[in-house]
Amino acid sequence: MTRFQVRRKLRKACSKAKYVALGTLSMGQTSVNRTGSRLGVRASLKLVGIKPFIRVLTLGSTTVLGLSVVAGSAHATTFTLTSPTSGGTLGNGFTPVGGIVLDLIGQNNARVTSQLAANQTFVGFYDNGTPVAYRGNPGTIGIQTGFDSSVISALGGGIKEAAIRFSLYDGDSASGNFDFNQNTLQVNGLNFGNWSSVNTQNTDAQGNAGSAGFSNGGFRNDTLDTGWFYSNNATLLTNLYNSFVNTQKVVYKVLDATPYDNYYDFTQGISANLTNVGQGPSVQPSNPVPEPLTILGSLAAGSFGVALRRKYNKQQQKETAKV
Ligand SMILES: [Ca+2]
Ligand SMILES: [Ca+2]
Ligand SMILES: [Ca+2]
Repeated sequence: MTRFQVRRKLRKACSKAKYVALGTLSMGQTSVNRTGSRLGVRASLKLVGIKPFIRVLTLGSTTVLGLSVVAGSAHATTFTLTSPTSGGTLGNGFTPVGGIVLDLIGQNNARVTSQLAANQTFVGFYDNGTPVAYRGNPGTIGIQTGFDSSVISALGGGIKEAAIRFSLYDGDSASGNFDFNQNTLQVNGLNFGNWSSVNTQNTDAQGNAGSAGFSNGGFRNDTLDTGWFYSNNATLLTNLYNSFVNTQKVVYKVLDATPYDNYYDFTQGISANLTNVGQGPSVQPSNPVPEPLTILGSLAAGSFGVALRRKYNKQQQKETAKV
């Protein structure tokens, strides 16, 4: 066999390997929605051209690893764990039900989240419940502290989107309930909307979807419901941002147009192991940490590369023997 023939055979092996690698990449991508485009991957592979495919494979596994980082967030997609902000799925450490979750997207797209534990909130009627200091109308539901200058400065000078998740048993604010269109959420004294306008989902004590489904508005009578308030109103969010700067905290209140008729217990119906879970405000990393499953996927992709390399080496030995 001439040197030219050997080269041609090698080239053939290379393009075959590239084809297989591309196929693997495409397969990896079908489960991913928001990633660098497939075109981008193909283009970068084209740049690699006909150079030894080991390099293609190296690029392949790097790309696969990059993709799986994004794919990791595709796991938990339930309603309660998915914020309506552009941040989407909550990171680790948030309970699927209970507490008050705050999700902020800064002007620079940085994400700041917090969860006030359910057992840190008001219990009772707002004229006789506890803590005593929380009574009144509006009455205080809970107070999230820790919005210090390091957290605030991470937001890039302002807030683009804000979402707040509540879980409440027997909220009585759905259509047909006595507090329908009577209750308003206040955050640092700012109006964040009508409790009856929030779509909620019934869950069990652990946060699994419950038989009562979605309310399409309000927190229902005798039902454990969880739902998200949301705003991207620039004026409201400028005022919210300024309130953080001035107070370093978030005070959640409920204003009732027909006060003192509704009993509140934000721990009711929620599993005891979830009611004490909370976390102070923190800046979320821009890339979610890959989950064990996707790490396995990347390892598999890596060993796929090793296998092909072995095959290539064998092929080369054979060619050399033939020469
Ligand atoms: Ca009630
Ligand atoms: Ca009721
Ligand atoms: Ca009322």
